[in-house]
Amino acid sequence: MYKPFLEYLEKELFSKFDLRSRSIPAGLEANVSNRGKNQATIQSWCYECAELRKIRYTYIDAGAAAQVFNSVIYPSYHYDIPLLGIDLLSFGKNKILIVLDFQPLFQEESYLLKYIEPMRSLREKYNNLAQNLEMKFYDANQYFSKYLLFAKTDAETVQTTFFQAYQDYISLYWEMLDKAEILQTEAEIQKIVKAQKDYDQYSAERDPASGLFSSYFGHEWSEKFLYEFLFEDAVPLAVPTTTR
Ligand code: BLA
Repeated sequence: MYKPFLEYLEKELFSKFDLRSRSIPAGLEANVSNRGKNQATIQSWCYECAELRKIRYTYIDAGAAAQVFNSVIYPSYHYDIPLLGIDLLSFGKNKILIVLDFQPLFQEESYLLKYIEPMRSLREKYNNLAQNLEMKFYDANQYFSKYLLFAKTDAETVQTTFFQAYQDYISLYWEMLDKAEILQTEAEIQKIVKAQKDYDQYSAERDPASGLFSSYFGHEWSEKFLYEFLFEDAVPLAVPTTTR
């Protein structure tokens, strides 16, 4: 269901950047589950280039039971621009959820004005896809912007309006990256290193996908996938050795 979204992103990336493969820890690039009656496959891709230090995307295909396309693009530490976050989910017949955002590293007014305000006209254009849904896992005020697209929708809308919105947001993101100024001081750069690491820590701890991964691929694989690939700069919370 979301393959055209993966293909679009991939084409954009390969046409605009000089990508190198970035390694994915052994055993985490792909997996197949035969638990339950539906087969589920998960596959991930990871790249880097001068402007973007980590580009990762993952596709989960469990037939009609689940289709997921998830991606995060982390800019180089020399830029303070937001991360591009994409989470497109479909479960069964009737549950389709799409999330797309420029994920701000900071919530200061000046930062939001510079990097989130430019999204405003797109958000207005796609008002139907910004439904102010309540977040149960995440805090909407941390690492999300007020102009995110976040909607419960249907397959028809995904393929039409949302596909257009997706292309528009991605184009705006490239434009923002293109205009971004290179940070000059070590202090500025270290601030970004820390902010991106904090994002990984926060995201690994809250990720609502952990249960989904565990149910298909087991708890151990799921934890490795979260902490060694998706959010590799996060440190797992200490667990008493007796319960390991
Ligand atoms: C919600 N994301 C979800 C849910 C799942 C995933 C299973 C819960 C859906 C539900 O039952 O309501 C799935 N998340 C994944 C998968 C991966 C993942 C498969 O990280 C990794 C492969 N999530 C992101 C990114 C964004 C994001 C980059 O990973 C930013 C656009 C947003 N996902 C996001 C939000 C929700 C969500 C806002 C709703 C969570 C809430 O209610 O708090």
